[in-house]
Amino acid sequence: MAAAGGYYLGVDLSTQQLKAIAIDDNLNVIHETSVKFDDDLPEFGTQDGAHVHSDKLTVTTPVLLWVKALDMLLERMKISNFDFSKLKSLSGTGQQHGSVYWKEGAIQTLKNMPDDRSLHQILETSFAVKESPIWMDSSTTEECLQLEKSVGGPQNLADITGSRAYERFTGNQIAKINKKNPEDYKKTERISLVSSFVASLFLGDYAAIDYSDGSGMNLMDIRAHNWSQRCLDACAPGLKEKLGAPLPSHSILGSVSPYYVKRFGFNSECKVIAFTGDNPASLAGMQLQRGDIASTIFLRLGFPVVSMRLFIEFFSFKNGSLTREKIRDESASGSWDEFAKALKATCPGNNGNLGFYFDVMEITPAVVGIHRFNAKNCKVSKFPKEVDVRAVIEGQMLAKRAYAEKLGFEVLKDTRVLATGGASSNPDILQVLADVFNAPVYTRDTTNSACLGCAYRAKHGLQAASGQSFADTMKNAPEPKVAVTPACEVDKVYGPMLARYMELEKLVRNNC
Ligand code: ADP
Ligand code: XUL
Repeated sequence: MAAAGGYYLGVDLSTQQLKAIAIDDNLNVIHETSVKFDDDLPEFGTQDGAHVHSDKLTVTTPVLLWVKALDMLLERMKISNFDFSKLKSLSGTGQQHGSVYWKEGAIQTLKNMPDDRSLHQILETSFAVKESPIWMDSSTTEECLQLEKSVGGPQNLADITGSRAYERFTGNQIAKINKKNPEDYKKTERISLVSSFVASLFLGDYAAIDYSDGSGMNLMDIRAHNWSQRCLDACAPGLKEKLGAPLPSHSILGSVSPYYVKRFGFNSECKVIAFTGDNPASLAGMQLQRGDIASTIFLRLGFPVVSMRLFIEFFSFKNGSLTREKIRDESASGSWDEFAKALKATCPGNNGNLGFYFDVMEITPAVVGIHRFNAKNCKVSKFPKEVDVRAVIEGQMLAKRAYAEKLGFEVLKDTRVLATGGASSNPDILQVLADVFNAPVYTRDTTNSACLGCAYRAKHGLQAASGQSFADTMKNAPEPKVAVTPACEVDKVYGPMLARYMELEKLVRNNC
């Protein structure tokens, strides 16, 4: 039995790293660790956690890198004397939309994992597709058009699945694999999302896809909470069996595989709660409740995502952290301190200079390239370095506000912005965010709210069985704190600039 005063573990397989956070019964963080793919597993040759293929549209990550990262994460926890025997439950999350293709017979391997071998050694030949497509892939336009056509158009698809067809959504990725590599598809006995894949590793069995992550596939009938046969048929044959039935996000999937009990000293009663996508998990970590919809906007700054009206509507941008890092390297000597100095040396509105920095093909708008405009709306090829730094941040934050407003979001007197993700540790970036939204920005002690959210979800998963709500579980959790407030009268600058941003975006879109 688990010792009194148990622990709960959250795991997050994001684009660039695998992270874990453990909390105690009082929701205090007691352990945090991570494995960074490029640095810790250089043998896979990833850049920023991925392989961008020569067409620049196909983006994948080797599935065995993820497996090896879990070996490494658990070894690191063991070395730091983390007491696995106190874990009562665990849950987790993964970058949304990515998919894993288990080869025929892999289930037997998963169910019989010998504890004297690493997961990487055990599962080396268990995957039909070695390079897993991830959310940054935009190579499936053909498949998207085909899917929309087969259900009677984009609106019909949106009515069924909640979204029109997106290149990164898993159904379209599966359709591409079936079309381009039918043998690989045939050899696949089960398809997992990144989230349910990590859950499967812990469970030693195929884990169900949860409703929330399942809704990012263009395959689920979001009202029926089940796969839409029409969408499945449009993507690939026999898909229903390969996906398994989806389940609610708080479901208890079972106990951890005996492998973890023997190899790391896990408690044999430690339960695995369904894993979910990183955006819903972040909402749990920021303790966003349905009542917050009207006045709260939630921004993940690791990969800047505007997600609002909880789970209903949602925008995702690809040019986030990595694009900021590029400008930091080019215009601020590769240092966040220099970057901060440049932000401080320039003023809100950047004297009318405005930029669109799409280092890789953006999701919305579907544009690539860097487009800089001076105060007279003339395109220029370069900005002075500190102007460039402010322009990338202002451009990204204006895009968030512009797209939030397109979804009907309005900045009100009590609006608050909840920020999370890697960049939310940077107060100077947060200041621009507060100024552009003319609202205070709140953060948590950890920038990794998706992982923390899953530690909370792990605890709630045990309590949900007896009818307890997530809000009940979270009663005594520490609240997010105000990190920065907007400067005085700054809306006079950013109000007109927002309108200009949208006009110039049209121009950029039309010219591309
Ligand atoms: P991922 O989902 O890729 O693991 P995270 O949410 O953990 O992303 O964020 C990682 C990113 O955070 C890095 O790419 C880096 O650009 C950004 N970051 C980390 N520290 C800072 C900082 N002080 N200022 C701005 N950005 C930062
Ligand atoms: C969401 C999306 C990204 C990934 C990043 O639709 O594509 O936010 O979840 O991890």
